[in-house]
Amino acid sequence: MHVIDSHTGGEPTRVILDGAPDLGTGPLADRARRLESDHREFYRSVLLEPRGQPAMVGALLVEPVDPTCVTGVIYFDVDAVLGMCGHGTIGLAVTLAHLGRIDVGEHRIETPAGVVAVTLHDENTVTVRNIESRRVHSDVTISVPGHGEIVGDVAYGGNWFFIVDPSPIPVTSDRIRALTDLTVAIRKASIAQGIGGEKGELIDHVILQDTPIDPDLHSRNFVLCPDDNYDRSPCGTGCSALLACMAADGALVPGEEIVQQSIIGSTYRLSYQPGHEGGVIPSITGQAHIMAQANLIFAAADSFRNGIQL
Ligand code: PYC
Repeated sequence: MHVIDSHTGGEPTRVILDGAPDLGTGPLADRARRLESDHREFYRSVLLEPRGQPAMVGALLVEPVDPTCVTGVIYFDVDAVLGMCGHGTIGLAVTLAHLGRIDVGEHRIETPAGVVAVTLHDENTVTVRNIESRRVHSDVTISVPGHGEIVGDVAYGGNWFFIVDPSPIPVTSDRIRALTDLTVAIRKASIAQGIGGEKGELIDHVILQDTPIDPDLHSRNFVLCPDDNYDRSPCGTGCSALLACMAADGALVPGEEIVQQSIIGSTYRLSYQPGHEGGVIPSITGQAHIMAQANLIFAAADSFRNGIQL
């Protein structure tokens, strides 16, 4: 199985070029569901230690339905198949350029959440124009055992987010354990208390927003992913959900740019244009770098060939 690894602001993406199970044809959302239900061992084995690492997101290339797209892609982490992934799309665009499959300019990529547009500015810099993102609930109170009442917004940016702004804990890299514990507790409480998307979709990511250390930036975030790891990048789908909330609050006008920083200090430039259904079309600009080009080996004699599963 040939893969190319990149990282986007510190968050790794493993693009799978071949050797994956056949997911059939039809809408990508259906193929993503098939990957989730019928091939869990496969997708976990690509990312789990010792072959992979906790923060890694997989990007499985598939045939797009829409012929104007350069590829289809299904993203997953070690615990869930994702609707969309912003850092993964920046990493994928840089990977496709590295392979000579795309050049500088605009391209379309199909994901289970819809078609997104990417602009490759140079070999590392990419702008993703994401699917329409929206806030569905504001100022929702969740009772979080051990942490009291936490107030936040529920928003969609290709995945479902609960966004707490300001964070009750300072968002600094020496507090990653405490930030992880709090966000895991918020997600669990949101599920237990039936707080989700407009059709009851489960909150799969939690964001804590804080003021930046560098006053030239807009904010700094901590983002919990479905597998309980934190995003090293500022999280493209999370930034999309944040832009939807800011637009709904009148806190950012169309075209105005802000810079969002991640918990490790990497940054994305963000702006939006009004969407067609009352939401926003986010633009996320970031940088990715290729790290490795490899052939994964799943040896029959290796008792950990499917990864360490405790
Ligand atoms: O950048 O959208 C993102 C993302 C989702 C999960 C990890 N990164």
